[in-house]
Amino acid sequence: MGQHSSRSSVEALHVLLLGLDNAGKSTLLYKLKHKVSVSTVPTIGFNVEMLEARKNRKPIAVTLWDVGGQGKMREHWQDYHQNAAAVVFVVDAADRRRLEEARRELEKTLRSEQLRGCPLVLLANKQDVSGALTVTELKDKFNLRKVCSGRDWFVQPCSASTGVGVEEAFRKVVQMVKLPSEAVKDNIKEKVHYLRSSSRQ
Ligand code: G3D
Ligand code: MG
Repeated sequence: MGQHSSRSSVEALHVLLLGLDNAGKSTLLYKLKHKVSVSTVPTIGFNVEMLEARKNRKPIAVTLWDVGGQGKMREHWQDYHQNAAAVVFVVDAADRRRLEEARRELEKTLRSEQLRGCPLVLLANKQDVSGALTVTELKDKFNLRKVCSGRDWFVQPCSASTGVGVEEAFRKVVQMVKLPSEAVKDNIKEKVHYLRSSSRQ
């Protein structure tokens, strides 16, 4: 599944949900999937959910991987990087004490060779908490224009517990991912372009 581009087939995509522990990843995942807030427990291992969406009128199946954010799990993040169509990095925008730690983790994630060019949606979560950093503040603090050069990126304010901004974030992800069939088409286009230009020489 996923590799075929016949009209009826569903394309499958993997999206990584990353961020420090306590950022709100699991809350976000349940909110997206079930539209409810559940009380979460720190994730050991991972949570995974599949969501259906449409892109260019085609049905797509988006699998969201919420890999545990606790220290000892972070070293496993890399195992999940392969084949990711996008990264959703969740930040607790109300926790200023851990901003620097979150920034470092984001930079580390983006340095991964397997995630080169992979689109990023950064969530400025916990906007319902007073004093939470705004999108503009977060962009500045994380120096996003610089660290995200070479990829599509977007910052979405949200509250995973109230649900505000959550669906917008998912829509943005769907908009930014490249379907496997589109990637194949791009590849073919590049090859044709290359062959044409080299045959002219
Ligand atoms: P994680 O999966 O990234 O580790 P969780 O984080 O989803 O488990 O959330 C960690 C805590 O933050 C939870 O609180 C959760 O309810 C809370 N949380 C998540 N998103 C929001 C939000 O948008 N606003 C507020 N105010 N809280 C949020 P507890 O108290 O259960 O540990
Ligand atoms: Mg969790």
